[in-house]
Amino acid sequence: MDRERMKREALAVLEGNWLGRSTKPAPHLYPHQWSWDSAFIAIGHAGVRWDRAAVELLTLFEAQWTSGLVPHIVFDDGPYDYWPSPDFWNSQACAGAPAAVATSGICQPPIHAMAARRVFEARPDSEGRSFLSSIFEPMTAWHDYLHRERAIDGALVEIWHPWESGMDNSPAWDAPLAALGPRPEGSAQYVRVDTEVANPSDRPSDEDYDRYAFLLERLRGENYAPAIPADHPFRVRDVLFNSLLVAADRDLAWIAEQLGADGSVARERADAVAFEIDRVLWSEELGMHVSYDVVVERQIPQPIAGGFVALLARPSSNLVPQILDVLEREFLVRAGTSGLVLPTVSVSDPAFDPGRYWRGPAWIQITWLVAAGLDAVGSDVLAERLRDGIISLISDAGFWEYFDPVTGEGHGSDRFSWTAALSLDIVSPLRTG
Ligand code: 2M8
Repeated sequence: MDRERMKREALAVLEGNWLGRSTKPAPHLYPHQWSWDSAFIAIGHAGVRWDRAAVELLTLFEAQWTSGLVPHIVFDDGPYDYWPSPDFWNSQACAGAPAAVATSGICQPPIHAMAARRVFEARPDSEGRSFLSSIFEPMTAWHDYLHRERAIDGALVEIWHPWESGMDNSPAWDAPLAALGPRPEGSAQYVRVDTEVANPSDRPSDEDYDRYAFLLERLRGENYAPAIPADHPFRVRDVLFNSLLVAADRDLAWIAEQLGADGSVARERADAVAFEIDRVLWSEELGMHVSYDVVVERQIPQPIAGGFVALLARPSSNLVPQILDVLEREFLVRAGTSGLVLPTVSVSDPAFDPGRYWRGPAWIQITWLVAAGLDAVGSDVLAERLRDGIISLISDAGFWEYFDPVTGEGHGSDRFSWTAALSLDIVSPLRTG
């Protein structure tokens, strides 16, 4: 597909998923606004439909809780063909949740300051500046929330639900989830909707969904702010989440400075988290960063593509050659003539499943982040080959949610927003590296 056609089709996908003030990730499977999806969508729209990019982020932050939490789902008024539905989350019973909209009560990876910076860079005029001033305080409150409520011992922040990782069904969460007790007898019945909309073999198992429900109900019972976080049964210092926080804190500092404010707190926080990523999450044995299970006080020795997002935090330079070696030797698969595809789990790993959500397929947004990380450490040729791989997958199969990394076949939902948005970012002239 030539680049002009890709741009036209990507814009049509985003138009089709437009909800009026934000964009749903997919036509049927995800009918509301999702937090990190919106950030990727804003990045893609920045160079081509600027107003949409700005409104996307502002709408998300209108649903921010008084604690600073940016919820991972902001529910649309439309028919609720999604589970867990707003009444299951019951956000409106929580003090500090927005009154005007129903939301979830957990969060997703904090890529938003990176998106806000990109949106401003696409229009560095008075309108861009006014956008940046409107988002600056809420963005600061979001980062304050993470550093205050989620950094329990030390600088690294914790996730309390696999959905907070954005890589929900990753094999990295198998052991921490298996250690949970059973969902209590008499818990509310629920009916999954996802397996009616997507192929069940592409989606998590019922057993996994029960664990997701169990954790959600635990958190809901404490208004999503556990009084004693150390008692919560799922506590993970995720490498992708923390690495994005480093990159986003650096961008928050940059935003502050553009507005004549002080960026030093954000910069210091970024340095502290980056230091801890190398100290706590580096696995010498695997030659890459992994996540850490706080409950059992151990690294999770499961190599996943999210580990390479540590490149965005700019790891210590002596680690970079090992990371690149593992990435090239154990993960990357050829696509098209010059492109490379990044599976979420190495094809030679026993956990690899080519079509099941987060257990093997290639995801466009993870690939895009790793490419940005490669740019950050000066491996721009490899970064470009990953971006070529993205274009090749989409050209051959369409704007799917995820792709079999070997055959290139599309899985999950078609007409997927971040796939379209990030292809726009790649083919748009705004890209300056
Ligand atoms: C997926 O997650 C949702 C729950 O948040 C789901 O499966 O219902 C994940 O891929 C997540 O990263 C993504 O933000 C969301 C919407 O695209 O879908």
